[in-house]
Amino acid sequence: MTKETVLVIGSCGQLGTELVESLREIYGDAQVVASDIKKSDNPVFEGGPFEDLDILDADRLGEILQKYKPTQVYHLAALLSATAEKNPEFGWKLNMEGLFHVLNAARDTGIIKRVYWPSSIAAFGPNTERFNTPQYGAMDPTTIYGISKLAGELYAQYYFNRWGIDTRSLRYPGLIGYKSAPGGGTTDYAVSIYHDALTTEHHTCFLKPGTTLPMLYMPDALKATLDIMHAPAEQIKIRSSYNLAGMSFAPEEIAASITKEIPSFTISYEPDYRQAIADSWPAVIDDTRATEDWGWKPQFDLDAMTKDMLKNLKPQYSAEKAK
Ligand code: AKB
Repeated sequence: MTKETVLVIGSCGQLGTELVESLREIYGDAQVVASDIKKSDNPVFEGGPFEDLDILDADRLGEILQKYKPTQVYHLAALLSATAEKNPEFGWKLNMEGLFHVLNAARDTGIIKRVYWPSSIAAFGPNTERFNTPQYGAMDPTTIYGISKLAGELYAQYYFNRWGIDTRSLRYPGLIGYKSAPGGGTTDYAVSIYHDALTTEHHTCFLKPGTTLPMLYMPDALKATLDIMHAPAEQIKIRSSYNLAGMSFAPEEIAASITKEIPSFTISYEPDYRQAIADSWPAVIDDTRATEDWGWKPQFDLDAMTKDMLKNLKPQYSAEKAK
């Protein structure tokens, strides 16, 4: 059996940091190469190889591929929804050219055997069915991030159909975790709210009450990502991207869940430009195909996530206070 070597591109982001940790537990430290434009100071990156990589530099990607010969690539580098709206040209360039570099390298070098690339609920739009959003239906994204995700899904599928590249993808909802900070998403309030709960006990939300969005707790997101990458190829029947769901809630519901643990916690609302983005996205996703094809089943609901987030973040803030 070929020894697997894994390259994670964009490894210092919210998902990448945790994915590198999990992949190193599976494959061993030396077999998982982390890469990003700039190394973060998270200790996880001291445990194994790290390479500086701007994914817009195809030659540099080529050097890394020749050096490590990775059989699997997780390509996570992208501008998220809110950040990409501030610089749409660059958002498009990074999100699309980065993907082309990875897909072309898989096609042209023969080194990479399997590519993971995340899509998002942002690929849907205002004409999508908001509740029980089906796998196939209207897709008319309004953000540059969403447009790049929809185009990327079709490219991934095209490379599979045309050149047999084993592409796999999930449409992530908002991801919530305590080990690393999110960067530039519309769903990020659902992470900062927990930090605020443990510090000021108040959160000012940039979305208004009633804004229900699909969300997923990081342990479930990691499980889904590893499960789809480890499933036999014949079980992956969708090569654009799979709908994926965990839970759905509005800001007042996550606040109520926190209040069960911290009764003095309060929330207020100051919606900004991110409200329009959230309003264009689905509220509840139907992920039946992921369940049927490769056995997807999330474990965390809102209250279980709240308990776990607060339990894991608390020591971090207690240690800071003690300093
Ligand atoms: C964002 O808010 O941009 C991301 C996403 C849903 O893809 N978290």
